Amino acid sequence: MKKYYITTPIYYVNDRPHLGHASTTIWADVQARFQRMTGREVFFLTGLDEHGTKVQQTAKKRGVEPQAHADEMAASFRNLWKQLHISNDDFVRTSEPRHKKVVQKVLQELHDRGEIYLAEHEGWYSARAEQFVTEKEMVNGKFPEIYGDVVKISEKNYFFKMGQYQSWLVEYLKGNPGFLQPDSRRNEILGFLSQPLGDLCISRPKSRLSWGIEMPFDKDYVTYVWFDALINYISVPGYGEARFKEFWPADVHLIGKEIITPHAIYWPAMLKAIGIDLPRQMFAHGWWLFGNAKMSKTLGNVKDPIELIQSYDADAVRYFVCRELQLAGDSNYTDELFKQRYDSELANDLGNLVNRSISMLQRYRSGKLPAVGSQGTGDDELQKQAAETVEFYLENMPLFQYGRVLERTGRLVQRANQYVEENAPWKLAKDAGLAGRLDTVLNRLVEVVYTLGTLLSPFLPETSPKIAAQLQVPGFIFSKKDLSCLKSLKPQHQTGQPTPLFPRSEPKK
Ligand code: ME8
Repeated sequence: MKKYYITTPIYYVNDRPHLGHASTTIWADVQARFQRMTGREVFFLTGLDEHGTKVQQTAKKRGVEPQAHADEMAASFRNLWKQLHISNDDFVRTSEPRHKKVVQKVLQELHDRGEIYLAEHEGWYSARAEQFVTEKEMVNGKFPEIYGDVVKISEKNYFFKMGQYQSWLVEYLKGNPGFLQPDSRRNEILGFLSQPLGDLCISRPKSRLSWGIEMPFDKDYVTYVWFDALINYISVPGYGEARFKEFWPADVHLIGKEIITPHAIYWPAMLKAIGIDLPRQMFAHGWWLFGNAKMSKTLGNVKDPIELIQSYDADAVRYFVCRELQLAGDSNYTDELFKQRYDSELANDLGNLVNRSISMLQRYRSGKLPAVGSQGTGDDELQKQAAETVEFYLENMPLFQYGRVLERTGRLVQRANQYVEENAPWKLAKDAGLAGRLDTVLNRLVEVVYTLGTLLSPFLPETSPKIAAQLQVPGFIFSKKDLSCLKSLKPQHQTGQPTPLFPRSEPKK
């Protein structure tokens, strides 16, 4: 059976990862965990883009070989993914033979079919963006800052006949509105495609750049880093092998919004030329801004995710980037906002609800879940809100609407805390005549805690097992039949001892 196949961009190894890289990988991990929880078999791929001018230059500056530099950076990415509990199934590095082999196979096939030609080319080249840019991109006679130094160069290069796919691609994008999400990005690409689309320069002379995959039909050239990198999505699942059909088409390529042109133009044209299906969907999220500019290695305005993990914990970082980073717009990172979300939504609201529910059940019923007794204030509303939250969650998780999902689960937490205040179990416990009412309140609270443990488990892989342990359940899973996680515990179920989930005090550091 075909697996649910999700990818992140493969990140450049010119520097260590910052919160932006961590965010995309966390977002993909949350989706992978969500899909697994609903019973799907998942293949989750992330990795590193190791070739190209930037990496060669960085290694040179440090006085090391590009491969040695890449090895060092790879260790730093792997360490971060481990600390963030990223559940990727594979980790690709474009310097690996398994990847190079497929890049060369694709190039040879396209060359044999006349999709690639050699031509003299003069143009403006940006090493920072690893691409030729045109004068159309100038603003007030200057290239925008994102391109860094742009120099005019003239050289012979290989070109992929991308231009011929323009009208097909426009039709495809119009006919498949879900393909590129959110809608605003599709409109941006369609706008770009209203201008003539040229062919794509896919080689670099070795005299200028040696750190790349050699062109199989001309040893004086290496492959353009974007042409090389995009192929990771098919090299890892074994393009050309029988197993490939278990993976392809990919279900989702998750990326940041600055790389939609290669993903939504070059990549579909390449796949069309190779003769294989396009991925089902691409989601391009917005940026973290830090001090009002895009958080970026080049500007140096970056937040180190390791620092945040050390000050709080991995779940706090995961929760924050899912709560705050937006799909369509950009988001401003501040330490104050991080602390505020942690204190109020995790420690105060969620931590408090779980702790008081489990504690009261221990105190009043020795941890044994009572059956529902008499009805009273807020029972129906709480149940209704829980059911609606589950429905909203199931609809919005596959759309990467994590901020909205967490806002809704947060409202359910608040509603449940309010239910505790309204019913004051500590008062009910004092009156034997109200035992049936206390039973109901305790039962409903545990049910909501179970539901929240389930819904939050893709986001909080450290915390959710702690909730499961307190409830004494092996873990959380949706029932496959109706994807429901409500009413999962039977009366008389024995729960465990309460332990605080989030230390509410100051961060560790
Ligand atoms: O572009 N906010 O690699 P890269 C949110 N190698 N996300 C951010 C971010 C920010 N400020 N900064 C970076 C490349 N990201 C290529 C990709 S794929 C075949 C090749 C995240 O190291 C976001 O996912 O520059 C963005 O698209 C990616 O890091 C760029 O990483």
